[in-house]
Amino acid sequence: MVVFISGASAGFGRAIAKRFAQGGHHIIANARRKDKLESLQNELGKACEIIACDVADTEYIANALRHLPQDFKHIDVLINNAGLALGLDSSENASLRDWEQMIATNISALVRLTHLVIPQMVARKHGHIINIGSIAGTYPYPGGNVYGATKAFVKQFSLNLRADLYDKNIRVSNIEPGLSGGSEFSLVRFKGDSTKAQKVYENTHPLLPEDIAEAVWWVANLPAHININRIEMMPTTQAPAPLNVAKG
Ligand code: 8X3
Repeated sequence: MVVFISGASAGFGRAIAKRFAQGGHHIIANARRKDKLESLQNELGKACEIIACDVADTEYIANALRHLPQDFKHIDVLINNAGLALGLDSSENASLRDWEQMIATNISALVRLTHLVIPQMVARKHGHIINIGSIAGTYPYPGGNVYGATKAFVKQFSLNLRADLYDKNIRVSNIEPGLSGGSEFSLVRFKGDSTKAQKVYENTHPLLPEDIAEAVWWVANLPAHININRIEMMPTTQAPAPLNVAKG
């Protein structure tokens, strides 16, 4: 299989790339950081092609795809992994720029990339789109405001794609992890403040990128007649919060 992974330079994306390469598949790794992609390519060898650009630059991606070796021409699995959270402030203090950036990456870029890849999957009557959502798309939490809302979009977009593609032999799955360590997620959320980022994982046992990679691998390798619509996964040490009631 040829597997396209966005956000492949680190964290979930890198672990997913490794898992699929280990399984003998061809990887197209996309991310902005060329040096990180090159180190992934060095590790994975001939099974890995890289496209170094912003995931939102679908024109660049489309052009790069046209120039890939024959073996990488048709994408069998699109893994929309690129995404980010920015800030954890209450809505009245949150930065509008952060909100717009999350919408641009988590929604607009994901939509554009998916729109680019669907026609070739439909033409070949074969494909699997795997989105990386989040439990934040289902469970609200303070400061999750626009981040959670973008992931709710991803969840519903995944289900609506199913409604269009179920009779075209194209599968769509949404993987929704909870608290996850071992990636740059919190460092990005807190704009490089490693003390704040580390605090998120202090004295707990979060999910790891390899755990998410294993779930993605599982849904992609099930017999062709099975579609996993959604997987909601949390570390054992996390649970949906109780409802809050403000008093006083
Ligand atoms: C990441 C999960 O709980 O930090 O999407 O929002 S959470």
